[in-house]
Amino acid sequence: MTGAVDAGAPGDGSAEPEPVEAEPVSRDAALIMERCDELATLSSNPEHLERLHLSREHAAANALVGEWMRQAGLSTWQDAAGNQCARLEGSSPDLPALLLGSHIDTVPDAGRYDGMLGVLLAIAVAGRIHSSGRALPFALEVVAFSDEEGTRFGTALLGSRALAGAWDDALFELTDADGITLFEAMQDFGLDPARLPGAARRRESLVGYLEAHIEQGPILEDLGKSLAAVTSIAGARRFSLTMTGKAGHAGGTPFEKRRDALVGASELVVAVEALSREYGTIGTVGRLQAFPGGVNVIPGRVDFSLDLRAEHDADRDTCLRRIRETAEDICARRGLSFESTEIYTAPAVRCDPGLRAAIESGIRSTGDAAPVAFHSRAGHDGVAISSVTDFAMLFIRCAGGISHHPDESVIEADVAVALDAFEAAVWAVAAGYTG
Ligand code: HGY
Ligand code: MN
Ligand code: MN
Repeated sequence: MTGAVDAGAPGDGSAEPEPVEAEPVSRDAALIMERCDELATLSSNPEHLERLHLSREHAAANALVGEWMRQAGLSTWQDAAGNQCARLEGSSPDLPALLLGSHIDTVPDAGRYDGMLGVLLAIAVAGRIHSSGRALPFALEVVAFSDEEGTRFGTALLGSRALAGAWDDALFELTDADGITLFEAMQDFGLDPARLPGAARRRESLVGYLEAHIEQGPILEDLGKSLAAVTSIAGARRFSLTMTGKAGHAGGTPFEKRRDALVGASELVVAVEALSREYGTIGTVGRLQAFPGGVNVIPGRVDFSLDLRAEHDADRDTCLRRIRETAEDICARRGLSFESTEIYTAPAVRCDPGLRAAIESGIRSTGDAAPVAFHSRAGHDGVAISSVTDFAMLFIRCAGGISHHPDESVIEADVAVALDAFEAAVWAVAAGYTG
């Protein structure tokens, strides 16, 4: 080695310099990231994250989130629908509550921030407010909703629909992949379905609902921004579809004699994409199964799903009509039959302008002088909660807009700024609150 040797440079025999741990952007944000990682270990599948409504993993997640809620200084309970709830009293007892929250159930092979990040941000905000010693003019409640995705029973928002008092007893008959009804699953979870109405909140007991959630899209990343307010949430409709033809021998049956349900369904799947583009909607076939499923058997039946959503319900419903017409045309040409059962429907809902202004004020308080606001194509619990109180949402950038995938990710700096914005939004609601 030639030239002066720096003291401490490798190779001169002195100790390697200790790697300096990067200071966390914010202790609170670092804790939120750690807790997302911890919640991600509560999965029914050792290979990937999957946490279903009323499962053992859901019970464990409620217990863990409940412990974090208590550490933040809140009183906690699990409501009659299986939502994990917490409350921080305001300046006097029994005041109406501002709800903060999101969901802790997941899709199959999920990311660890969809829903969970919003619950943990809500707990952190409540903890900061509790520690501040400053009382709000209303109570603050945090809710970890039990079933936003609808993965287990097919229909969505079961936890938030119960809290909103928008329950339909027919839901108890929904069955999961093992034929277990929602009614039985509630009993197995230790809940009494007869007491479910007890989860419903009265409008006068609520000030509003604020939810922080990853964007699940690429807009914030394209804009180079961490946060956004939400203007509205897409109206969605979900269907179970069946196309039926006739099973047959894959070798002996000539094409002109076939009634191949899978080719028919495949034509419709491609048409869903084309018609969605044409009508400015978003249509997805997420699940498809061909029967009887032999590699040398022409499929006689195909069961598949349709998830169709749009900013405006009229566009969605026009597109749906065209999809149905296309299905009938395919069936007529191919000698097939088509059945469709609607399993979920929710109207597009607008965020409350006043609460949205509080969210935007929170974003401004973090130094973003020109907060952006846009429509959410993803569904959220606010769709159900909007039937009992006003709501608004804060979006947080996620890498590549990726979600419903294990590559879903956020950066700690965005979580830190989201936490500051979300807390400031609560104080902005308080500043404008007249009781
Ligand atoms: O489907 C949705 O948009 C939401 O992630 N449940
Ligand atoms: Mn989701
Ligand atoms: Mn979600």
